[in-house]
Amino acid sequence: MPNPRRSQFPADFRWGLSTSAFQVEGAANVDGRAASIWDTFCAEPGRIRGGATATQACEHYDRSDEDLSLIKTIGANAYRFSVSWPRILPNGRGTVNVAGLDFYDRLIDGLIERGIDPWLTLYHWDLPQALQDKGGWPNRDTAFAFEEFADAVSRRVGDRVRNWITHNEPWCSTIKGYFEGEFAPGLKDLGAAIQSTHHVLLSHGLAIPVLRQNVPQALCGIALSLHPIFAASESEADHAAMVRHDGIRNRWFLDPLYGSGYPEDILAELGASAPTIQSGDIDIISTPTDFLGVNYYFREFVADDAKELPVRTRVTETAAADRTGFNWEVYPEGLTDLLQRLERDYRPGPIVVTENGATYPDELDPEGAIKDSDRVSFIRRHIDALHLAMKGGVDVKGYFVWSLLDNFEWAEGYSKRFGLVHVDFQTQKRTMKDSAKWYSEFLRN
Ligand code: IFM
Repeated sequence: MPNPRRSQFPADFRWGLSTSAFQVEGAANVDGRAASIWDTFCAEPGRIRGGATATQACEHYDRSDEDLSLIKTIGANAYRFSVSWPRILPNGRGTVNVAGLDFYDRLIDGLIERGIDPWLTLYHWDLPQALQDKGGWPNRDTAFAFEEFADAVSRRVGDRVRNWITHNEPWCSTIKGYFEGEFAPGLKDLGAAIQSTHHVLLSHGLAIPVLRQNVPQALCGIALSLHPIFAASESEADHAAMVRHDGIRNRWFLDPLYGSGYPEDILAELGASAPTIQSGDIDIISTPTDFLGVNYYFREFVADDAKELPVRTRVTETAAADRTGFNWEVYPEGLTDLLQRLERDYRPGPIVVTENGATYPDELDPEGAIKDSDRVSFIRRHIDALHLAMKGGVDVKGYFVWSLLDNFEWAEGYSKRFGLVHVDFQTQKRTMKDSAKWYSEFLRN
């Protein structure tokens, strides 16, 4: 078992923990917050496992002091959280809800008092329902509404927050939300989904100058969910499928961000579902950033399958035995490969691993401990993989575990626990798992 040591990493390396607003905050109906698309989605029968909602979630809105103290106890020097858009702009744009901003103001002060660096994500999927009612991400206006949201938040907290992430995992908020129907708003329209990817990227590029204007020292980036892609067999057809799948999963986002526009092979593949792009959009999308956020969980194997949209590929199962509770293969080598590939193909500048973690069926033992040795092994092996990439010359500046707390895992409700800290959703009691203790020891050594 690899045994990474903190001292192998640069002294200014950011060691963090991540959460997102909708997954932890609760307090859905207080202080002027309006509904997001996820509140609407949760209310629709059959969408979320067990009919769960996030109205309470981890009650982080009311328990943030306790949660920040947990981060301090663990010893992380950075906390990545997201801002709930419908708390700040209940109608999506227009009147700012000051009470909503007050919460983040307190949260950020609490972090700074504890010597923890705030890493703020603007969009982690909770679009105001008011904007979805006007068409949501397929509507170009939403990109400009996002620019206003970035302005409102950065004006208020830009004096204390240096690190800004515009979007978390655009793949999920667009393809899963507007095409696969698995995530809010639950639509199944490929054209709308692809148009959404374009508007999300456009909104990212529109927000950056606003952030730089309001926060002179700002460091801005976007967090993408990226996957090493492998062919399911040695056949030529599966090899071509691998290239196409990498095209839609990875290159579709990376190419326009790093200046070469959308990949031609995928545009051709999409045909009539290709996005409408206005002149100047690609320049906006490729506005230089200060870091690339990488969310890494697993690799994918794909086979050629003419029936499968968007790019005629089907994700296949492998025989790998080492899997998390989501049935995702544990493959730390993929992180090394991915980071090296990003450096080779895109030269994105500094990279931050903005999410990495695993769900397992954690059980409280009779002594009240959670012996999540699988998660400990997952995290230490990924830190080791990260270190290997750094030794190979990749400039990685930080690593954030997903997640600080067990929380609302989207369509899976509360059935998948990703936290280093266990949450009893009946009592809201927090208990550090063995993984939290391991991370803490790692950070203190
Ligand atoms: O919980 C999610 C998070 O919101 C985005 N990235 C993946 C995590 C685990 O599924």
